[in-house]
Amino acid sequence: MNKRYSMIFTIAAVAVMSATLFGSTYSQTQITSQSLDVSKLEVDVMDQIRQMGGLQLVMPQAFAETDCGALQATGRNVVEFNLTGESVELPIMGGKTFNAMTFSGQVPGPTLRVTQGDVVKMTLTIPSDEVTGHGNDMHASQITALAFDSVNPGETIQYCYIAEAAGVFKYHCSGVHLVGMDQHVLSGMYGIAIVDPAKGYKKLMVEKTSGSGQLDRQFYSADALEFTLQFNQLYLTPEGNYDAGAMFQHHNTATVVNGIQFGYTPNMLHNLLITGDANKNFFVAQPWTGLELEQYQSQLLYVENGQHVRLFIENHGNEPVFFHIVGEILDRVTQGNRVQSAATETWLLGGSQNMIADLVFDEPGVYALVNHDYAAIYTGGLGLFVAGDPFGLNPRLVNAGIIPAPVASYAYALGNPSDAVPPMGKNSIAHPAVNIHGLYTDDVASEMKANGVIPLWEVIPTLPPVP
Ligand SMILES: [Cu+2]
Repeated sequence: MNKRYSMIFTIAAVAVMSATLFGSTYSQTQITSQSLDVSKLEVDVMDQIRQMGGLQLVMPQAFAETDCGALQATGRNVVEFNLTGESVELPIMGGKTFNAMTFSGQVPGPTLRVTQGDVVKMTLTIPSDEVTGHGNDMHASQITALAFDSVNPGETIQYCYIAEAAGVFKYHCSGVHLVGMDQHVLSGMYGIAIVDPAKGYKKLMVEKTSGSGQLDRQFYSADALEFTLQFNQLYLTPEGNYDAGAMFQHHNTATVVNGIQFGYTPNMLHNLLITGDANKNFFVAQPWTGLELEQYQSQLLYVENGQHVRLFIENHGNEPVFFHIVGEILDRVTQGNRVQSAATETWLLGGSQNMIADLVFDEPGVYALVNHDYAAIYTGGLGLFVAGDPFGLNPRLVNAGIIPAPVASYAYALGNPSDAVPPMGKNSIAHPAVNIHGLYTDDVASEMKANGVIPLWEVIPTLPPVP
């Protein structure tokens, strides 16, 4: 079944989920006069908040120059960002499912990409059959938090803002008037906005040596092959429900990268290509290997050697991320549009903090990206980059007629996983091909397929075998 391979050269852009744009029914929060006495520590604070009906900001209605009509009239580029709030069941490692909450049927939610100075027009629609209300707090904005308040099933909320600052910014559900915000975010309602600098990214300088004590500075164009990596934790009961008690104690049950534990590890196809046996694993952790897993089958991240690679990384969780790539040095670390470090081994991200890591993989090989917290590594905070052709597959793929000539990375034959590929931006190098991979509902995966993203689990069995 899976002893056949794909000839894939289509340049496929990541499908952008386009939810239906509903009419705006923007409304301000009602002013309430309830208060919360947090000094009474014997009281269950979360219970008290629930009994109050949530926390609502007690302040007069704000009149800011951020309403959509005024901003759309400024002549700035307007980017619409349409999301839905949907509770769905999604798989976790071990063959079980959990009760996920999503923006638009996927975890993380769709990535928004704009240029500094653009107007973002965010529309969140909660379907009428959804079980709970949701809100959306976008960290890329600088507007009143009143805009982030939740709306009920059957309702829509909309707000606009200018993306003034360049960088990576989280967005996340705000719960139902802040009740359950922890549950909604940690169950999947998070994503990022990438705001490209108005004047584009900077070229990359990598300091090498040309002999003892002699420096050889190498420069790379600002254009880069880009990936998104979003870290979070899951706190689940054995039945797959959110476990608030575990969260308050910081006892996470899983570490996820782009929503999945060990989602960028080899599968049966990689086993077959590299070991000659689909059932012979060549990596220690391969929990998502079967073709029947479809969009959840693990995929690897492919890059070329000597290529400028740019990673947009966000920590959505409760635990720090010590971002490290085993065998590599981060050539540049940027936050906002300011360089923070260069030639660094590991960079620390606190909760709701981000970085842009630029690097060049010099040597062919396999490089593990990790949260270098051992508890995180062994609970899923690990994925693999494969640079160049470290397994010498090019001659076999050429002989089988799968590729006409040797390729600089396996992305040309297998594509990169869609959930790690951001929309194209100011200095993006297009991925040679993109395959459907991610914590997506079947509806989302079908829509991506309709938009030309490659379903490897369907394509692979139809192609000639590799000798
Ligand atoms: Cu929510």
